[in-house]
Amino acid sequence: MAKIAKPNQPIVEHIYTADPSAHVFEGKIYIYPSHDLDVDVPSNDNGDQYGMEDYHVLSLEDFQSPVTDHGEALHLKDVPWVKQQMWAPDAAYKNNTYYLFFPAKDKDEIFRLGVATSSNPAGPFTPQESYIPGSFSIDPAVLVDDDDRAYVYFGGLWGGQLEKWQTGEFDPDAEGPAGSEPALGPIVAELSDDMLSFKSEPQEISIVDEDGNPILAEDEDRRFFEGAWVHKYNGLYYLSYSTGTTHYIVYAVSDKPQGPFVYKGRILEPVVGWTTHHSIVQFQDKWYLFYHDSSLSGGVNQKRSVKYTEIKYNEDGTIQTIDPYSES
Ligand code: FUB
Repeated sequence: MAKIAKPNQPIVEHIYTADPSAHVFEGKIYIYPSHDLDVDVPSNDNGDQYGMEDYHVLSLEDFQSPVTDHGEALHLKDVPWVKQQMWAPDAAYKNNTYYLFFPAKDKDEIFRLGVATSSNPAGPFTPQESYIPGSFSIDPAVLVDDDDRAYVYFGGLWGGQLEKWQTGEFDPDAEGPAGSEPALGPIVAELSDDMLSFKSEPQEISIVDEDGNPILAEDEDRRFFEGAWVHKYNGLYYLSYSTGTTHYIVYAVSDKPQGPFVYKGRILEPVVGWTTHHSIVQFQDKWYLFYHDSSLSGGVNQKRSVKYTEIKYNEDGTIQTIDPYSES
């Protein structure tokens, strides 16, 4: 029988799930996670062990209700341009349609962003024939703003290939900036009204410290690595992301969707497992962090479980740091 999700516990245990993008659609919480598989591929910094092949959508009526797994919403074999590795997805609602955005490697093993559509938030989703023209790298997160303009944020270092695109073309040998140079930022592009293409050229987001100085590549406690998410709170844009090698979820704030964003602090301390990836959503009058860890699998990096916990803001709009293992 489906179980009720408790804070800081795996919300489902019958499958491994990761990279949760949570949204409130039709009054319920819908979660769009990666579906982790126990693939027999050695782990490396390229993330080859993350060999996911499909997506399942999960939903909750509220936090007192059981979690529903709506089954397979999209499979790799149904997406003509995809070769492998369906990584962290997101979903958005506009034009009376639900859109699933997902990264995957194309036939040349270059990460691209795809879109699939459905009339139902749980899918199944019908993919477009090809990836979004001009898209690259991983971890799309979509914000439909209050004025109905939609933005997709994306990018990830190392296996996410963001370093390879610094010239605007894919360079398989390109490396990231030197430690003393500004870190690479996530990318933002406004989406077309039909949500299927970029309306504007993708542009790099600048993340700066309180003095306006760019966060440097060597500042691994604060620099962007992957897993961007943008939510709005009191009219401001909060960009949160994983710092990768230091395993934090941190955030920066701007009064514009494209930034620049000013670094503010840490949201989540490191979890069990190498990756950390999250989303932030308001449900009724509270705010929640959805995240993952590898506790259920005993620390296996590619066998992760989605969890949630409440997040709290201070009076000045800053977010209180969460230690995921200090609460029950
Ligand atoms: O799940 C595969 C990758 O691991 C995601 O795309 C990253 O954000 C990291 O969580």
